[in-house]
Amino acid sequence: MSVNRRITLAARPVGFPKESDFLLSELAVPSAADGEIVVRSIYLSVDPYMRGRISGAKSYAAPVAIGEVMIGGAVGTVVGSKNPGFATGDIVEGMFGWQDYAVSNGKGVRKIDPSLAPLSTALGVLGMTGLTAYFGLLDVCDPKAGETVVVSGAAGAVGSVVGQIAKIKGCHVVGIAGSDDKLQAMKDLGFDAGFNYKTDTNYFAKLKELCPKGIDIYFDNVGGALTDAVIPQINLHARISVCGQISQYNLEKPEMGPRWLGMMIVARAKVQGFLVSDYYSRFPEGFSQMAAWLKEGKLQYNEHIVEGLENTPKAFIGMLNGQNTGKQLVQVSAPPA
Ligand code: NAP
Ligand code: FER
Repeated sequence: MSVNRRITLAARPVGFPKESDFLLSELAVPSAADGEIVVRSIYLSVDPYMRGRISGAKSYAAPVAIGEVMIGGAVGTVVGSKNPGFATGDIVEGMFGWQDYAVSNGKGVRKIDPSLAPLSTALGVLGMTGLTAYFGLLDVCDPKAGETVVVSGAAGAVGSVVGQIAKIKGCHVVGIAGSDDKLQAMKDLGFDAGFNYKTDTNYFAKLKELCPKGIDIYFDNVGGALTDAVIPQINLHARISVCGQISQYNLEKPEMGPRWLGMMIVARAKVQGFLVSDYYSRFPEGFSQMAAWLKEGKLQYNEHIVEGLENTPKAFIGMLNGQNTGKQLVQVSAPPA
């Protein structure tokens, strides 16, 4: 391939993103200057946080500018190197963006051992979303055997791993997701119970039925009305990990909800928001524990892989709509044989 296909941000979405908010264009394949590498991507990650980066609203990271290549994690092969830390042929993971080829100075780039697991896992269970589950559950919530854990967004990349780690820790795990197929996938991963929030719409009653001993831990990926139904059912010393609020990301006006901080006093509960990147110094611990659980068969993963760089906006929008069971990825070139 002699051109670099790239997807840039064409417009800041209003409400739900549209394919026309993105633009596919071509440039020459870049070359490496001193200290740099050129990476040809194999898999791109599409993630909910990208909705925040294409919005103009204040957040924890700067937005993507109009006309700039969309940011995002990817796994690929080093095809040119003038950086002594990397050799041609190395498999690497980094923030290479929505494009076929990226130039990097090597900062924040991780070498992947291709013998460990399929390369795609470096973006999922052995990547950012896996570590989000690991630290967001274990560090923020400190789960104990016998406790009841509720996970929202439970069939997705983060949620599906949260539920499995909670099972490893001996908890009773209840997952919430948006289809019956996703409920089946959760069951296959060892969750104890779950419900489809799109068809079982009395969330409070359903949680009461599935969590007869109340809720000790809530891992929140979605927010909104599901979270409002969880809060009144938390136990004394409950822990709530605020990982994501995807139900709110595409709203044009903030949604109003109950004033539930009083419940935190009643339960002497802890509510903590976190970013996976806060745990950077502990990533080696997370990667090695997750890889060990994978190898021991204690952890499984699902992926939803769309083909073709040109389909990345569609894959992103599809993920926001819940098309994915497990980690949503885009394959843009063939993995090495
Ligand atoms: P994911 O769960 O694999 O994919 C997103 C899922 O969200 C969709 O499949 C869909 O599943 C669900 N969803 C979409 N709209 C919804 C709505 N209105 N109500 C309920 N569910 C809805 O994505 P992920 O990468 O694992 O991320 C999950 C959450 O974690 C996101 O909120 C993300 O922002 C957050 N996150 C946070 C950090 C951090 O450091 N704090 C890091 C990574 C991810 P359904 O079919 O079930 O609706
Ligand atoms: C990161 C911190 C947080 C990151 C992603 C997130 C790509 C995701 C946050 C969210 O989904 O809310 O460093 O790296």
